[in-house]
Amino acid sequence: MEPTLYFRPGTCALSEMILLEWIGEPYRAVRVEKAQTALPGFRALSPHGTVPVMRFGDLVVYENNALIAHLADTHPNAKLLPPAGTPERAIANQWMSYLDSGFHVAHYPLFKASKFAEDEALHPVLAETAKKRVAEHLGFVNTHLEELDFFLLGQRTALDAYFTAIGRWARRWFDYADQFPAVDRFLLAMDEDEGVRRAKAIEAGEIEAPSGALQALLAFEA
Ligand SMILES: N[C@@H](CCC(=O)N[C@@H](CS)C(=O)NCC(=O)O)C(=O)O
Repeated sequence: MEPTLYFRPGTCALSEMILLEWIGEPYRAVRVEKAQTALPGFRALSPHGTVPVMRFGDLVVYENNALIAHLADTHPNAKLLPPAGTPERAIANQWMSYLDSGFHVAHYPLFKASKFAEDEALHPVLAETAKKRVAEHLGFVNTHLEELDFFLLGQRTALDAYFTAIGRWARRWFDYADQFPAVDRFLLAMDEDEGVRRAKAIEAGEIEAPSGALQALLAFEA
């Protein structure tokens, strides 16, 4: 049975979609609507109601970093991450943790303000403060990417997929070309990658039953 990815468009679950496209084996992509993430059927897969979640037969896994590591470890030929136990993997793990608990989390007050302050009058303050934190993170990544085409090793890895998914969000608040030109260049280059193009088309609902790696695009039914 092919693996199943549960995703919502515009989210970090694009990371796994890109990795599955790079792996090139059949998979199923199940689109979950925001309201459905509260349903018991979805919470049984993802207790916090978050995407991505993946099912591999009887195994169900959520959390980006766990999924990225599992996809990489079970598909060594795809070279999504350096082999476990190497110095290169330690640095890849460092970046994965940073992207998850640093970069990604900095956006939360912008996307889920009510979880940080029940008083709606405080939400604009939260948003402005969070935008400053996000800008700091974009500046950090921008400096890292200044001389690089990829995050690590001079070659495409899962980190590039992860940042392609989460690095796009702040374009609505910042002019990347002007403020974070290396990030802008990186994301535009990634958009030329065939796997990224396909994953984004699937996410946007533009590909429904294509040939190639995608086995099926389904809607979630609890
Ligand atoms: N730590 C989790 C975070 C996942 C996460 O925040 N996913 C977002 C989409 S990018 C989500 O599903 N948010 C819905 C919510 O939290 O209600 C992971 O890395 O998988």
